[in-house]
Amino acid sequence: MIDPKRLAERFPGDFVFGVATASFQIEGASKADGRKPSIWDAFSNMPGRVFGRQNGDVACDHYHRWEQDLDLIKEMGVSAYRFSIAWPRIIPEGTGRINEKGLDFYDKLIDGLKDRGIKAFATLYHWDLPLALMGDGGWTARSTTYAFQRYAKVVMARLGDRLDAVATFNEPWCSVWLSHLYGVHAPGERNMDAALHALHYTNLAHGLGVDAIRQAAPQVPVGLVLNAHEIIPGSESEADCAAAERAFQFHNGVFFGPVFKGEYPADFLSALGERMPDIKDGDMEVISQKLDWWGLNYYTPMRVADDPTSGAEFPATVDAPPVSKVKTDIGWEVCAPALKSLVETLYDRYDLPACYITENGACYNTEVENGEVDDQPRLDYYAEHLGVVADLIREGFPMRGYFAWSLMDNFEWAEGYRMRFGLVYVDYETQERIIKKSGRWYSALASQFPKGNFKAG
Ligand code: GCO
Repeated sequence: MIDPKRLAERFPGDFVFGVATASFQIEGASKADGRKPSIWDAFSNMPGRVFGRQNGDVACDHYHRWEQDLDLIKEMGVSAYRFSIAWPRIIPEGTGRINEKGLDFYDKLIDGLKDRGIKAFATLYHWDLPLALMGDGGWTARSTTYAFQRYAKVVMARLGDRLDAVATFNEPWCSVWLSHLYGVHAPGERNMDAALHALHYTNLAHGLGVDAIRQAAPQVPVGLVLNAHEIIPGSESEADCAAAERAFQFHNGVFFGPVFKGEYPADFLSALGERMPDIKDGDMEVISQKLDWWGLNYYTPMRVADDPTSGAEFPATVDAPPVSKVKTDIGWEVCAPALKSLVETLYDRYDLPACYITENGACYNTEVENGEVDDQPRLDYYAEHLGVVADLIREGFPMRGYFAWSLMDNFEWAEGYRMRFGLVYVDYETQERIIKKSGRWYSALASQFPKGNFKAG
C-alpha cells in the first residue's frame, strides 16, 4: 500500500486537498424552504429514467445534516470543500422571485466552512436547472443564458465575499451531449439539433456568468470545470486516428475551443455548423474571457474507432474496446496514465490557466462488514492517480489542487443510489456515515496540508 506520508512529500506545501459533492446528489429536502423542482426532479420521477425510480427527495439529507457533514470534512483533515449551489433554491422558477431562504442555506454552509478553516469552492451549475425554464426550451433557448447570468449575480452578491473560488459550470459535456444527444441525463433529449443549441447556449451562459461574477465579486477566482476526455484511437490505422481527432473536437474542442481560443473547431463547424443556433456578434468574445483557473474531472479514457457506416453523423465514431481489464463497479476502465497524457495534450493545444483536479475517484460498491468498509480498490485508484498528479507537478504543469469525488456516497444520477463513489459510506436507511478505508487513507494524506509556512483559510 502506498504510504500517504511518502506521497505527501511529492506535493508542494500549498497544494489544496479537498473533497467534492453536488447539490442534487446530496441535499434532499427537495421541497423545503421554497425550493421548486429542477429538471432532475422531473426526470427521476418519470419511470424508466433512473435506476429503481430513485430520486433526490432525501438523498443524503445533507440539507438538514450539513453541520455534521462539515464536521466530518474537518475531522478528515481536508482543507477544501467543492460543493454546488442549487439554482431552484435561489430563484425557484429560474427567473423572477428570489428566495432568500435558499440563499440563507448556503450562507450558513459557507460560514460553517469558514468557522472550520475549510476553503469554499462553489459551483453555480451542477445540472439542477429550474424546471420552469423548460417552458422556454431549457438550455436550447437563448433566454436561459440570461436567466443564468442573473442567477450568478444574485449568488455572488450575497455569498461572493466568503468564497475562495467559483466555477460557472460543471461538466458541460454532460449537460449538453449526455443530456440532449444521448438522452441519459435530464432532460433526456436525443436530438442533435437540440444538443447543438444547448452547446452554444451553455458556452454563452458560461461567459455571461463570468461577467456577472466579476461584477458582483471581482476578488473571487473564476473557473470552469470540464470533464475533458483522453481520446485513444482503437488502432493505429489512418481511419481510426482521423476518428480520434474528430472525437477530440466533438467531446473536448467544442468547449475548450470557444472558451480558450474564441472559436469552435473547424471540422466540427463544417459538419454541423449549419445546424447550430445563430452565433451573434460578440458571443465568442463573451465566451472566451480569460479565466483564473480551470477544473479537470477525470475518471476513465475514451477509446474510439472509425464508424464505417456511410452517412454516419459527425463525429462518426464507434466505441473501441478497453485495453485494460481493470474496471470499477460502474464499468469504467481504470487507466491512470491517460490522466497524464490528457493534461499534456490539453496544455499543448490550448493556453490554459492553473488547474485543479476538481473530480477524480472510483465507484466500488463495497458494503459494511463488522462496522467497516474495506474498499482497497478505491484506495489503490486514488494512490495511482495521485501519483500521476505528482508526476505532472514535477514536469512543471500548474496543478494547484485535487478534489476527491466524492466526500460521501450519493445519488449517482441515472444510476440512482446503487453506485457508490464516497470516501464515506452512507447508510440510506439511517443516514449514518462511516469513513471507509480509502477515506482514512485520504485523510492521512490530506491532513498533511497545508505544510510548513502555508496557513489555511
Ligand atoms: C460529474 C459528476 C458527478 C458524478 C461523478 C461520477 O461531475 O460527473 O460531477 O456528479 O457523480 O462524475 O459519475
